[in-house]
Amino acid sequence: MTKKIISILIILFYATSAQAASKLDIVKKNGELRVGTTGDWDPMSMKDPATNKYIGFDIDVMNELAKDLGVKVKFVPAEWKTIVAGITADRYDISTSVTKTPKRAEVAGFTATYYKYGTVPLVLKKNLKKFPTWDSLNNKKVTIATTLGTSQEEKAKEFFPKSKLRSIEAPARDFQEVLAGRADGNITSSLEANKLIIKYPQLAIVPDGGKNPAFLAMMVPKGDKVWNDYVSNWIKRKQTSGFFMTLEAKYNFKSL
Ligand code: KH2
Repeated sequence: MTKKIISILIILFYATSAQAASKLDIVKKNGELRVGTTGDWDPMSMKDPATNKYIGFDIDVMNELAKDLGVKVKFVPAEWKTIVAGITADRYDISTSVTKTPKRAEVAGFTATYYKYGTVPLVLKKNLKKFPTWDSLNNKKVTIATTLGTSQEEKAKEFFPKSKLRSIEAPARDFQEVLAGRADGNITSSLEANKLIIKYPQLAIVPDGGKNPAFLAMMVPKGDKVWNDYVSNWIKRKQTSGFFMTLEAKYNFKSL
């Protein structure tokens, strides 16, 4: 009996140690944290045209994570349409934040959430009477633009099943379609929408917004529990220490 238990324990020991090494060990061994980021999301990840360096809320987060891990950080350029593929193809160990969506969750892991935002539609101000509510945009005569590969592209299918949907490839943007009259509306985060209506006064936010809060998290390889737990616990620790609050103040960017 005891012999049997011992042999089971030996088998279990070898089975566990044969598992693929966690990113946590690999990152530490390589002395480098590879971070996938798009550099086009104000204020999360932006490429400074003057220096070609990445700046932003999430860039500060990743610099801090690398510092606490005792490794260097390397930002790997990514695009919205392939940001998930970069994780599955091991082009980077982690991504800067993305919206948690069911489609992405099928193939990638999400860390703990550290940011929440609302989604709102934008239309031309002169069309607000025609489109006073979200429901008025759900119509087969209406065209809604989103950016290819983003959570908004997924959300538009859910919010506006009757409308014509148009995916725009970055660096071109969905709201430009609205400005140019090629789409009636687009959907974006409430934060971006509030900045856009100042920059482009011809745009307006369709009310009854703040619908469907979205949750931001970093992506890590699916199934690497050790790495995901490590980063998620790090996030929780940094939330308690006030690190994220300081960043929100620095970027004037408040979580819901
Ligand atoms: S999401 C990020 O994770 N956005 O929600 C989308 O897909 C960010 C709107 C286009 C600017 C370029 C920022 C995509």
